[in-house]
Amino acid sequence: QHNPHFFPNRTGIVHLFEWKFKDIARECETYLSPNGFGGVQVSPINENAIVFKRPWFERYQPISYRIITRSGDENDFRNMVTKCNTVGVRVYVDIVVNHMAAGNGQVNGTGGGTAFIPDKSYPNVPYNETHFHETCAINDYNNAVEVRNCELVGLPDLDQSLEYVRARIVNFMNKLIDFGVAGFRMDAAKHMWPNDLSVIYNRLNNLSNYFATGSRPFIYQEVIDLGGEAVKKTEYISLGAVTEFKFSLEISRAFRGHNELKWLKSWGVKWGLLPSKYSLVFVDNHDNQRNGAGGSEILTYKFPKMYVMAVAFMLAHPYGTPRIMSSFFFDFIDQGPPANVSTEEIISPKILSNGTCTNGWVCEHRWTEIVGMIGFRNRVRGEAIANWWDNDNNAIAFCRGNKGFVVFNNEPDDLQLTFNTCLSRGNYCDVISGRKSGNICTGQQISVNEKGKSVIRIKAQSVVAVHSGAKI
Ligand code: AAO
Repeated sequence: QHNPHFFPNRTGIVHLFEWKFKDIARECETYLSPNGFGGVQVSPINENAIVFKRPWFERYQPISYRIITRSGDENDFRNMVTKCNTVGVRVYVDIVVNHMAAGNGQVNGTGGGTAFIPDKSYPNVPYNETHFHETCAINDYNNAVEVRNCELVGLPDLDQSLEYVRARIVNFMNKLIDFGVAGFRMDAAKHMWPNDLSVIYNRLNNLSNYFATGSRPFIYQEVIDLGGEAVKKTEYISLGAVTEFKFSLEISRAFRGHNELKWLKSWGVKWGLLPSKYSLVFVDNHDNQRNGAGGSEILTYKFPKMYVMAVAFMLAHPYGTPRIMSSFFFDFIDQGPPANVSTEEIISPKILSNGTCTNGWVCEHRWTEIVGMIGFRNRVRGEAIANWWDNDNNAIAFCRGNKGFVVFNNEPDDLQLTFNTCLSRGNYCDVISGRKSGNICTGQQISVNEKGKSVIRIKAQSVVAVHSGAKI
């Protein structure tokens, strides 16, 4: 369960947060595939509670396992999975099975289903109160039993030790596997017992015929572990990958200037991060871009210069399996996705001629710098970091074998130096400021001499990246 099953020469999972399936299918075909992305993470797809003012988090309150949300229905979902696989882009589904929707009386679902809480009745699964733990709140994260057997933010807590509950979850996940998904984000995995998860994962089918025979689903488990609590991320790594929140916190601190970049020379397990093969990494996610784990340190689209450097470092460094956050603009942390005021239908992103998004969508994955670094990561795959350089402070540079070179300047002033790029003689396009278009660079051009040397000017708080796939 540790292999994302990317097609050859692809990398990166884009979290198209709150996108509709029809729009995801089109994005797979027109953008993610041509630009070398590996996969897409979709928001929870099963029927959820309709919450007043439609906050984004209503999708984390399941009503049933029927595929029907504001992103579309089962047919839309199947069509999207088929189209994305057909063009080489994998699909990973955000699975919410730790709990069901909260409420005080009848709760209505996005598919017309209902639930009756607090009697914990979800007739469209069906679940009744015998399928849940006793009502208790999670107050003490130093009590591992409480974290697993009590309610996360008041959400009725399913008992995954019961065969009946396991069967409902396995049936739901196997249905998605048979549609062609490549794996799952396990929401709130920290709040489920590893043994119960192990039983559930072992009952999952092998992946469909879009994959090599015998392929197992890629599982990445949301376990927030920044130290200091009873539940540890390492309890889950034998079952699948784990979301490494320490990566998100430390990389944000570094590029905010709260830690010198020179320390990134040892980036990886020496920083207390999980072994790379178990680590799902990201600069921000949908929770902590809204001040979740990692708090105010976390870099987001709201700090573009620092964010670009952090995402570029994530993609330039070989550590972990990277996930790119693709957001909608928000002012209030509960604010839902861009939607039609009267029908409450989610509005599709509109793609402008320059490739950026409008209609309230940020589309970080379409930023020149970020898509450029996906190309970099694909090109240098398997090449070790070489020739690390730093100025003993906030400017660093390194090669990836003899295929790529990247330099970061987080100093307050521009920098101009002669670097050993490890590249062969020639002219290269900087993939941060632009891209190779035919035989010209739309951004900065970098000239490398016969010794692999190049005089490069890097503006303050920016990055330059070149690779052998962008040679003109
Ligand atoms: C909503 C309302 C609630 C209401 C509830 C039920 O906000 O007031 O009670 O409905 O009516 C999302 C939203 C929730 C929302 C929920 C349901 O974020 O606000 O509740 O949908 O609609 C813990 C879990 C983690 C979870 C996170 C939010 O461990 O799994 O809380 N994330 C996932 C999803 C998330 C979703 C759910 C789970 C629920 O990604 O979007 O919630 O399906 C500490 C602990 C963490 C804990 C955090 C926050 O973190 O370690 O385990 O996450 O606190 O409770 C430092 C520390 C770090 C600490 C952090 C706090 O960084 O080092 O350890 O501070 O942020």
